[in-house]
Amino acid sequence: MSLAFCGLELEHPIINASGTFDALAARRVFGDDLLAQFPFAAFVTKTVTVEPRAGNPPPRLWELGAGMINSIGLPNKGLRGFMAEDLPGLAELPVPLIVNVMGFGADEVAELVSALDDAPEVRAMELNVSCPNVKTGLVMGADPRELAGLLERVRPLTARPLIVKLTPNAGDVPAVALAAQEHGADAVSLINTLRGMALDPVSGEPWLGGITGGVSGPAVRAIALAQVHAVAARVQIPVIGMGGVCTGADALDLMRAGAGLVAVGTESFRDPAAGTRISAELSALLGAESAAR
Ligand code: RRO
Repeated sequence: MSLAFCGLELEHPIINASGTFDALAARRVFGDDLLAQFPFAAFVTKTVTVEPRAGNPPPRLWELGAGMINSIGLPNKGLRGFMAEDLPGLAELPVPLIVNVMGFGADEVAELVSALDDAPEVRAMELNVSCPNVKTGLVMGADPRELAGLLERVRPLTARPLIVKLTPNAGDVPAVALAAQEHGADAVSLINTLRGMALDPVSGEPWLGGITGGVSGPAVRAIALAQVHAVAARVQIPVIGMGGVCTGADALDLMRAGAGLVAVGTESFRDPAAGTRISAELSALLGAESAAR
């Protein structure tokens, strides 16, 4: 199942969704076994911002019948902390490293992209554009012109692949994907989580510290399939599909809808080796498919 993706040689098409697998914590728990049996063909980091962030007040999670709602709020060490403390360990992973970044405006994204471009360990960057531009108030990934402006600013800053992680909370997701392609993105990835909410059953008040959060897991799989299908029909650049993938059959569905790579997210919380299982299941399904031809 090996393949090339934006110039990266990958052993199979299954990667992780940003923020759903902490490779450094997993290394502490599983030791070098993690390196010998790494579940993903590339590793995508949790989102890095310029400044350190504490994240949202708890509670941060709500479990649903078919998934969960998270309101984590981007806790991270900030760009300098990430580069000094996390990057060396992440560089030891046996797969290409993709760093996910978010800025509160184009200037911050430019600072992140320029700094990471100086680190040879970073093989690609994923721009998390689910965040408002503090200058315009618009969510950068919800508006094609806003995204065009962002890419005009940051595309010249690196020759590494730039992946735009699209938000599903937008009026016309394929139009945003097209703007990404037209302004130099090498790939798009989707879907990020869908805005949702839960109430404390006793008090009736919002459960999550951040009031609303992002819905993920099997509950969003059909929405992911529809959005990947619509985006893949509109763009020629590669698409990374994700949303509620639990099995090889789910991954195959997203590939049939047009995804070149598939990311596993919420399922890794239930089973940290889910990536390995899903890629084996996908391999068996693709093998059966080609034998039938
Ligand atoms: O940190 C979060 O709360 C978060 C982020 Br940055 C994101 O992109 N998607 C999500 O569901 N949660």
